[in-house]
Parts: sequence; C-alpha cells; structure tokens
Amino acid sequence: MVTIVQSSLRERQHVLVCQLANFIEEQWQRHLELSPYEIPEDLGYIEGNFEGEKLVIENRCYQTTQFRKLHLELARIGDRLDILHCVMFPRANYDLPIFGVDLVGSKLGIGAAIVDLSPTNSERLLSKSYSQVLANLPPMEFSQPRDLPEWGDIFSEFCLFVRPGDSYEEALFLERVQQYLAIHCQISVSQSPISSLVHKAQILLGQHYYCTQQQQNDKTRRVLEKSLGQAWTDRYMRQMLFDCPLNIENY
Ligand code: BLA
Repeated sequence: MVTIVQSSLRERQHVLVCQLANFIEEQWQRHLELSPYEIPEDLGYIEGNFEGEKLVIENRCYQTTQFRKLHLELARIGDRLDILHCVMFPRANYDLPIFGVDLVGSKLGIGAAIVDLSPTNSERLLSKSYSQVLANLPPMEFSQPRDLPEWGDIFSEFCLFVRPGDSYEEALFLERVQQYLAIHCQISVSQSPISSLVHKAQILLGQHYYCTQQQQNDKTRRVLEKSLGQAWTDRYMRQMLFDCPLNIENY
C-alpha cells in the first residue's frame, strides 16, 4: 500500500496541470492498489539548464495487479512551458487499452491537450465494454480541434486532441479526461487476467508498437534535447517515457 505525497511543482504550474495531476492521483488511490515502482536510477527527479533557463522534471510511478506501470510526469521549463504527461501501461495478462494524456501549456495557455484510451490488441480496436460507454458520453464541442501527427495511428476513434480556446474549454477537457480515467479504472479492476501465451504476446507487441510510435514525437524530443542533450533525451524517451521490454517476465 502506497500513500501518495503531494508535490510542490504542480502548485507553480498552469491550473489545469495542477487540477488534472490531483485528479489522476486521487483516482489511482481510490480504485487501484498501488505498489512502489522502481524508477531507473537518476531519472526520477531531474534538473537541467539551458541558456539560464531551468528545466525541472518530477516523475511518479506505481504498479498494480493490472498495470505494470502507472506514470505521471510533471515538467516545467523556465517560466514558459508546463507539461503534464501520464500513461498507464497494462500488464501483458490484462487485455486493456493504454490510457494516455498530455498537456502542454505556455504563458498563452494550453496549446496542446490530448487524451486517449489506445487499443493495443491485434485488431487495434477497443473492446465493446469500452466503446459502448465511450460512445454514450455526451458530445463536447471545442473551437480548435487539432490534427494528429503521422505517427498518431496508435490512437482510437475516441482520441480527443484540441487547443482549448478559453478556461471554459479547459474545464471541458478536464471533464473528458476525468470521464475516460474513471471508466478505465472501473473496467480495469473488474477484468479477469488472461492466460493464453499467444494473447499475451499480442498485447506485448501492441504495447511495443505504441511506444515505438510515441518515441517518434519530435516535439517532445526537441524540448528535452535543448536542456538535456541528445544522448540523455534518447535514454529518457526509451527508458522512462515509453519503455517497452519485450521480455514477458517484466510484465
Ligand atoms: C505535442 N508534446 C507535444 C508538444 C510538446 C510536447 C512541446 C508540442 C505542443 C504543440 O504542438 O502545441 C512536449 N510532452 C512534451 C514533453 C513531455 C511530454 C517534453 O509528455 C515529457 C517530458 N504525448 C505523450 C502522450 C501523448 C502525447 C502520453 O507523452 C498522448 C496520449 C501526444 N503530444 C502528443 C501529441 C502531440 C504532442 C499527439 C502533437 C504532436 C504534433 O503535432 O506533431
């Protein structure tokens, strides 16, 4: 049993980042039984500097029966960029989608807000238990929807990617993430583990593909490389953000 301790970084971040971080941890504590997760050495709390601008990264990771890794990352670059990144990686014996959310904010507001429940099974389709509930959520209108990049074929039809136009749309986005996460936590704890080795291998390959595609996000890479250099960024993206061991023992 793990108790989550509040962090200080989020209090200095964009209000939507802070609200979402608090909500994610509250849901994790409420629905899941969290165990500690060992973060690779020196990748938990990071400080970097580039041309006098400070980069701070704070990582929280847990594991549960259903999830090999729950990851919440908060980052701040100088006083110009605020980032929330969260991914829930299921274990190979649970046929569950990957919940992912990314918020990128600047002084001008949140420029990118994306949330999805991404299927990683061989058909790359969400199961009925998910798609029926998600399809029945009340529709939401955003003034500035954004187009997914080329590597974004991993996302589902329910992926929401927008630039929230004002604080009303920020609140609307928060509500959507809350709905996706609550649905995901509820369904995942009611699922039975699978035993078929073939099925597990398919899930593992699906996760591997998800991670390979996410590693192609040049915008994330560029931001990190500027403060922390190319070699470090590569290791961080492969080992911390989107690690995907192909060894079934690690799930
Ligand atoms: C976009 N991610 C971005 C952008 C930046 C980051 C600077 C560009 C913002 C914009 O176009 O307005 C930066 N994101 C980061 C950094 C970290 C981070 C530095 O998480 C971590 C240290 N990204 C994810 C997850 C998803 C995701 C989990 O980490 C989705 C579930 C998506 N981010 C995502 C997408 C884009 C993005 C789709 C837009 C990319 C594009 O338009 O090319």
